[in-house]
Amino acid sequence: MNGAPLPFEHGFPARLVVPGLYGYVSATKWLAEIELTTLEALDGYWIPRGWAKEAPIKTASRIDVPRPGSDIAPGPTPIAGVAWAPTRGIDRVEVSVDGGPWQTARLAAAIGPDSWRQWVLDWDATPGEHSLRVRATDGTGATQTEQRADPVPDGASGWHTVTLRVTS
Ligand SMILES: Nc1nc2c(c(=O)[nH]1)N[C@H]1C(S)=C(S)[C@@H](COP(=O)(O)O)O[C@H]1N2
Ligand SMILES: [Mo]
Repeated sequence: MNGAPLPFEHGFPARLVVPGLYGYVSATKWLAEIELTTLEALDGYWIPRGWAKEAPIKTASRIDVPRPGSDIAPGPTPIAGVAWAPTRGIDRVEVSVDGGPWQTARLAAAIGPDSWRQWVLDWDATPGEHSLRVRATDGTGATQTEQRADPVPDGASGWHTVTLRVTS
């Protein structure tokens, strides 16, 4: 992993990773045996437990700073985080402050379509309570859905929102 032997925590001695699918479907650690079969003929461990058989990773984005619920000082403040849409890549990330117009964030160079992509938007924080919202658009032009869903059965969705206070 990253040019070094795979650590035990991440699946030593052997691990299977299929880009674009959630971990429970595809990312077997401590691999012991492989049986050649078909998708139709075999249900994986989590399928009888209520999880979806096919679960491609949904386009998602996250605000890492400022931290939710934090008190920050007014003035220039980067709003930043990561976005991901494995196999499709990230084309655009937008932020809305207090429900205002979507502003396009700056994107870091894409390592590849399967990697997280960092983003940042320069914000001039004014005193008061604020709500920050983010959404991403993937390489096919599809924008992340606003509709909230739980992780079960096929992955969480919705727009990440952070509320914070700017002190005067
Ligand atoms: N054997 C085994 N492999 C597994 C799991 C597991 O429960 N057992 N969980 C999967 C899930 S859901 C994830 S997200 C990844 C986490 O791997 P990481 O710790 O290397 O990020 O392992 C996957 N591989
Ligand atoms: Mo997972």
